[in-house]
Amino acid sequence: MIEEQLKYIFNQFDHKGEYKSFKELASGHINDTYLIKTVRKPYFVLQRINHGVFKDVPGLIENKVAVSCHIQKKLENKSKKKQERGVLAFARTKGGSAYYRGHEGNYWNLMYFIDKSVTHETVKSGDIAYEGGKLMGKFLMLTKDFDVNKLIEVIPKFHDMSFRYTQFEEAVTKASKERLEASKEYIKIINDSRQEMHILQSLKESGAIRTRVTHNDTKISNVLFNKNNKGICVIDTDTVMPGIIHYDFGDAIRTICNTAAEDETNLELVEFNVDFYKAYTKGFLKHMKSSISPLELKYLPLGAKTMIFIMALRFLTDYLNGDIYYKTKYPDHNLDRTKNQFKLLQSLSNQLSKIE
Ligand code: GN1
Ligand code: MG
Repeated sequence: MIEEQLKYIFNQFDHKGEYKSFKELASGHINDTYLIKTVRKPYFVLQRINHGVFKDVPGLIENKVAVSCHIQKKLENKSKKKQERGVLAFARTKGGSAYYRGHEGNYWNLMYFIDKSVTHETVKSGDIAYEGGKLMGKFLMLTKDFDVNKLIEVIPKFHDMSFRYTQFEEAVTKASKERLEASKEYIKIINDSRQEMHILQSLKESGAIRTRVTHNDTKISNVLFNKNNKGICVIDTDTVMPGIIHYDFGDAIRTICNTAAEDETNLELVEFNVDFYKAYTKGFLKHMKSSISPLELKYLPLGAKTMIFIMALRFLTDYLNGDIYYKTKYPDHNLDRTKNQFKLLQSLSNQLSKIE
């Protein structure tokens, strides 16, 4: 059934691929993503965009296609291979649209699969951290001259701390007794952190830190590497929108420097790896150095803290709400993600002097 559907949708797009088989790529928490294998390469990635989470899917797709085109232009003088592998390319439907809308109301988009690439859920070497940083920094540099006002806010207030606190407070008032009880310790940490966790937002709102085109979901599994662990391409550009570099820096650090996966339940395995922080930062600044202000630089460590915190806050909010946002595999999955992120934050805080 699903196969028939995927094949049908795949064939609504304009390409030369002949459908062979599909495989679900299940690492995301929001969309449904499938690798479409064809008789002859290239393969494709077909994605159903979750329109419960993303309220303006056509706007989202316009954002990411525009950003891809912008980067494609920048790569025009590079080798064909670099052009094909350095940026996501989207297929259009036979009618010329960048997405297909099914009868059930679902939105689909199709990308060319970047072959011979791997992703990492956790990082095992400083080289990968460095390469990840280089690629993220490059993404910000390549989009630096893209007019940020042309992008819609795909999810309004996505990394806005006040907004996330408000959602959290509402969730606390509605949560079940059991879930409130299980969250007690973390609710206290959240209430005690309010001031520090608003610093970056204030700097953004006052204009002291400027708003740029940012990716906003820079977890390391959103970076493709080749088999020699060189960074190839940043993927999952659904949340490309206006933001500050601390969002991208911090979210990457959140996943790169975690010695375990973001939902590892054995918290003894969860530590903040300072060497990877150094390696990532070195890579990140390689391209960014000339375009980063002293204030932006000064607040990078707080960017890391803030992004780990905001994810913990969002996971806990979803847990208190009864798991309505993120995909979960078992009842306490969101609580386990919360505990994991707070453990990581604690480990970072213990080593903050080394980082600063
Ligand atoms: C979600 O679906 P995925 O894995 O690309 C979330 C991110 C979180 C991430 C945590 C739109 O991303 O903000 O950092 O889970 N995306 C959205 O793993 O909420
Ligand atoms: Mg994403």
